[in-house]
Amino acid sequence: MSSDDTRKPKDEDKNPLRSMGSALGGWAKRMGTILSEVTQQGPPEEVARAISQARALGLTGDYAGAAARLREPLTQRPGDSHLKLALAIIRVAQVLTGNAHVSVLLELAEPQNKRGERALPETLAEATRLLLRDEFDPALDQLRRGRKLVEDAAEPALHDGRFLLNLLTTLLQVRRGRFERGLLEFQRARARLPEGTRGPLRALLVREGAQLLLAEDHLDEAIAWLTGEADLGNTAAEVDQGTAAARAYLAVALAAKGDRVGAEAVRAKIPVRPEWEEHLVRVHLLLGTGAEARALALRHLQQDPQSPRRKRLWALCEVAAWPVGGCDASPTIRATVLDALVDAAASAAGERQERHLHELAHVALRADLLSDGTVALIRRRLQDGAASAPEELRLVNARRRLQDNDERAGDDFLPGPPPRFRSQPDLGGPFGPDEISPLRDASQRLGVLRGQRALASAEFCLKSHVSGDSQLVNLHEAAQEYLVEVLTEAPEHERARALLAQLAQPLQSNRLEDLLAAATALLAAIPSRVLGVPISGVADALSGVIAARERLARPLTIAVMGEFSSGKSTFVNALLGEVVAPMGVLPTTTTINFFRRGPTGGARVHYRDGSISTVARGEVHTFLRGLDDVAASRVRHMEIERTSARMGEAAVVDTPGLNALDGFHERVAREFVDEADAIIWIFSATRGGAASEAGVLKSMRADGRQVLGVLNKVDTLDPEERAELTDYLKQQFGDVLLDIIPVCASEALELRTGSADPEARHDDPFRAVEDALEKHFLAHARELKRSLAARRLGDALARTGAAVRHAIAELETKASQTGPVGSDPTHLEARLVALGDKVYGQLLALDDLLTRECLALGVLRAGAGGKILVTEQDVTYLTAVLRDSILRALQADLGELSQEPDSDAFSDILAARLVPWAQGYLDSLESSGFIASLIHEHGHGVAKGEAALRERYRSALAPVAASWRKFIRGQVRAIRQSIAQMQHRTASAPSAEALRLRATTLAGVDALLSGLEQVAP
Ligand SMILES: Nc1nc2c(ncn2[C@@H]2O[C@H](COP(=O)(O)OP(=O)(O)OP(=O)(O)O)[C@@H](O)[C@H]2O)c(=O)[nH]1
Ligand SMILES: [Mg+2]
Repeated sequence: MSSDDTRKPKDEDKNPLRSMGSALGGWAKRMGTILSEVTQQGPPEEVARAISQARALGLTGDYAGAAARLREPLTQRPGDSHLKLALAIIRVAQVLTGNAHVSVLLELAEPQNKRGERALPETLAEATRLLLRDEFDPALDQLRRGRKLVEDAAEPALHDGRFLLNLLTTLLQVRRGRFERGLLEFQRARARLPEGTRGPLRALLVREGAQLLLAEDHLDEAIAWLTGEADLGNTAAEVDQGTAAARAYLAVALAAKGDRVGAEAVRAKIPVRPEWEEHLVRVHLLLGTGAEARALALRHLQQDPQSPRRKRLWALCEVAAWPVGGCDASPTIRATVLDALVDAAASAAGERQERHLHELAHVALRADLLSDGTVALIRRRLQDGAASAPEELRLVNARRRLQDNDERAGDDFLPGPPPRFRSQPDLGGPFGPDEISPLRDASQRLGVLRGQRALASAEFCLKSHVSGDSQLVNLHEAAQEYLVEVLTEAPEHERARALLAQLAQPLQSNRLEDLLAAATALLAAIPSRVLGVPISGVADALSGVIAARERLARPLTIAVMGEFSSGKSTFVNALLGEVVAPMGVLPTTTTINFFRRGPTGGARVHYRDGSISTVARGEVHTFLRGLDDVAASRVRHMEIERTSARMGEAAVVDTPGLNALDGFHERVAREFVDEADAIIWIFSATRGGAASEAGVLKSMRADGRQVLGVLNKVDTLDPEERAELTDYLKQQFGDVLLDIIPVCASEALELRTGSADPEARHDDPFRAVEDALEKHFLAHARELKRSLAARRLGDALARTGAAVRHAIAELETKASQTGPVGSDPTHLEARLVALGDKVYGQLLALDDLLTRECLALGVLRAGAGGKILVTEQDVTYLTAVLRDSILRALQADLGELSQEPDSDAFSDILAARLVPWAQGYLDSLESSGFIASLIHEHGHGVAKGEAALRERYRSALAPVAASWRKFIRGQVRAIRQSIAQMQHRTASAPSAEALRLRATTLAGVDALLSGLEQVAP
């Protein structure tokens, strides 16, 4: 029974039709019997002669001569079934090969018996007529009937009829796009091509068969068969049609297989004729000689600009020139290419149209052009069942919906977080209508799929209206991730680049507070490492920005600094008008002491480990004096409340002296500089040398710190020396210091704390200091703080920018250095063949294991007349033993393979494909009861001895072993493509990441920096 009958429409289940069907079947049987009776009698000799001469003429393609040869005997015997069949065969061949108008079949197609039923000649003619009118279903009915008629006939004269039935069915199945069934019929037709056929009929078979094999991706079969038909040894200038066709298609098949040398050798033997021009384009296209293919394809198209086939060929040559996964063509070219593919798809039917639509969707996605024509055609297909449609079609639909703000846009996405496109498992090809389809390149196809899934997901994330800022940010981040995925697949993808750049747009503001907030978010999102490349120093920059934000909100912080024992603490006390800071002759201050205005006068100790403790008012001095260096080193700073109103809200900070005998003090003080908004530097009049202070002061100024100089202990100098020293310091540090004010801190303190003579209080010696502080610091505390914060932000951004640029450079170097990932593809084939043979041998060798186990289990008794006593447990055990042994052998083989030099990528990919396949294969062996039937069917061999048993098992295992070998050998292309894809990804991932860093992070940093320049002071 043919496969057609098994899939007849369900109408057959209705009773009246079914009975009609069986009546027809019965009739057909009768006809068969009649025919065979007739043929057994054999035709009269003159008829037989006429038929055989006509047949001989027909085989060479002289159909007119053949028909003429039959005319005379037919006029004498108009009802002769042999003559009629012979004529019908000639006419059908004549019409099929385009050598006669279809009307010549009309006279033959008339029903001949009273019930309107047709015999074989009429059936053949009618089927042909219907086929050429694209009436597929009625044509199929005729063909089915014809097959019934020849079913039982053994007569060789019917051989040609059978061949034609197969050929007609092939053509029909191909035209309605049932490639697999077409292939089956073609293989039958090929086997039945009448011996000695030359001329147009063979050419037709070669042409149709070759196209079908190419469409179905049976390249090896095509090459083997066409090589036989191509008569390559024949060097004559002219060859017949069939041979020329075989050469043209052989060149194409070899090119599709990647055999450049073979394809070019055969191409040279194709006759130079317009008819083979298309094949030359295909060969060029497949071999990657794009420029030639494009020029040829254009010329080919110009000769018949309306032909959908030529348009598609031209379009695919254009597509082949596009960069991986994307498109760099002009908008006009993109639109024309898509129009061409839309035409090609619209003019195809059935499965063929499905494959064209798949190709159209793939190209439309790559071109990033979801034109109305494309979308309309694709949506029509999706309406017939979106679930079974190729994923690319759903992607086109979903992306177009997003573009149109269609509310159903979410249908194709799995809800988050983050939402992503619903992908589909890959069911295996062949994909695309034929060998030149871009879908045939699996890595290209899968790359575009992955890229487009990510792009659709990114677009969806960006379109999703989600309330709440944090979610929005997450969606933006997800979109960014998706876009990087797109760029990993297609590094030049325009839309992904544009969207990424759009995402990186920082908020439009030149308020310092906004810039600080944006910078915090930007820096926080930078990873410390991208694809193994570190981005260092960003964490520090981030904490710098965070601190700058905090400090901007706090009151002005004025730090009092200077060398040890210069009188800093005394000065602080005098300034605040109360003795809050301990003073002493020896280095006294060991911690950073913040004096802030507060009600209690107590203190808080901030430790470096983050803990805080409190000290009551009366115990602050005792606490501070009791700190030894070890205890002090645990303290980050002290926060001490002062109750007096002097200095307003500003925090005054007393610091340990620089240049102390103990280096630790100096380190603590220097670390602190960064936190101060303004600095008062205390020089001591009792110490001459100021050289050591120069460096520190200069660096403070460079950091943008305002420094006010105070010359303390002037009471130890006479007025002349005082003026001299002041002048000297002004001269030394004039460019660094805002001013230098001579004071006597101890005296001022005495005066202000009331222990001095009340008379003297009227003339406060600190007035000058307070005036200077007001003038330089307090009057524009806000500007001071803001310019410092801006400077700190700028610093952090500059450092980040440098780190990111460095990482980008490293990523780009990494991308450019990525070489091939092992596995020279030329050795691949040889290795796979060797592995296949090895596995084949190992599977055959299981005969021994099976024999031994069977005997040991006692399920077969040697010499006991072949009695079989196998139980279910035995079978389970044997199955497990065999499975284990096969998988272990396979594991060992793969392990050995991975030891070979230069095979890491290859053996990994192979293992990933082979192991699941092997497991599935073993599962199906198990569930089909293979072992049990093996024992039952072949176990009797034991009667002839152990060797005979082993032999029988061995031959029973042979087909299994052969299919394993075939599977392994068949992996060449898949592995080659996987390797190519891996190489592509390893090279493009770093450049995609570099691009992301450039487009988002670096662009963000630069935008913030330029925003900073415009910040209002
Ligand atoms: N003659 C004189 N001595 C002063 C003056 N100011 C402070 N001193 C003395 O200088 C010594 C050091 O004073 P501090 O205020 O503790 O000095 P400091 O700079 O805080 O010292 P460290 O914290 O140890 O770095 C003390 O003995 C003070 O009495 C002043 O104006 N004139
Ligand atoms: Mg001190």
